[in-house]
Amino acid sequence: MMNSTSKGNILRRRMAETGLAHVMAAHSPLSARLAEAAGFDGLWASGFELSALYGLPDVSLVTMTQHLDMVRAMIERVDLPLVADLDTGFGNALNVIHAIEQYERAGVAAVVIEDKSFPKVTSLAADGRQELVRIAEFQGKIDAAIKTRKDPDLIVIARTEALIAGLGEAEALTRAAAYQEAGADMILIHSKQKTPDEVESFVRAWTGSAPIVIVPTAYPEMTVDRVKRLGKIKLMIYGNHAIRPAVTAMQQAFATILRDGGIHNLDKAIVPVEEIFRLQDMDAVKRNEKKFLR
Ligand code: SPV
Ligand code: MG
Repeated sequence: MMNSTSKGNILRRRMAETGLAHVMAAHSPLSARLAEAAGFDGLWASGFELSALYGLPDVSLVTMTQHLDMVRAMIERVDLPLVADLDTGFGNALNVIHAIEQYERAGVAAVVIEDKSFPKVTSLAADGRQELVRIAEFQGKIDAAIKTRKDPDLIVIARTEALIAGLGEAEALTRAAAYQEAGADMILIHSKQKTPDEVESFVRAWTGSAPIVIVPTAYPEMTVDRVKRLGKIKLMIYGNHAIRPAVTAMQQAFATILRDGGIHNLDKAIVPVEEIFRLQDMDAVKRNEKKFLR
């Protein structure tokens, strides 16, 4: 049954209306709220960002439960549709079934499942050990996701890591076509090359009907103009652009305090405490105190 108010439906409509939706990484309700206020179309519940938040590498150490808890916490504090990074689906097709049940109930708009073996190694690490599962095995995972979702608008995105694993464009195209055949709504093609060439070549060669998703972290020259010229790409994920600016800001602030012998210089350069109050909805506390504390 179609559900015109589901988050999946909202994100589908956004892609149809704009031709390209912009989805910002988030690792906390606070970062999610900042992305929403900035005007992004959706949030990317990035496994990389959450791993980094725990001070851990993105190699399947953070559990599904930890990720799901954060997804729920973010969804409680924003209206934006959320694209959940399910990594490998946390195991085989049986784990995928469980994950889809849980994440759909949590209210996500979309899920991304990648064709690496569990435990995975983060994609952008130079010389990372990258092992892919068999095509048929991954088709089973996509099929399981499609058949488990209750809302047909929940977007199931199949992510191929063929280029990341160095297997070449032909393998990436074969896998993408097989995943579309298994029912995937969209194909995420990932690349760690420093220029957009590899992904542009894949997009030009792609003849499938499933729209493409990209995460241009490694190839920042892939501007929105360039993406639009290519066509076929309907979703752009800014993969780690919440955690990296946060780290830059904290590193600079901490160094400034120790260098200056106090917070006096830094104080002028950072948001006042009142801005944090605003982001926490302190106004609601005041309003409710007036109304209900008797
Ligand atoms: C993530 O943000 O967790 C991703 C994108 O999966 S990447 O880290 O580039 O693999
Ligand atoms: Mg990830």
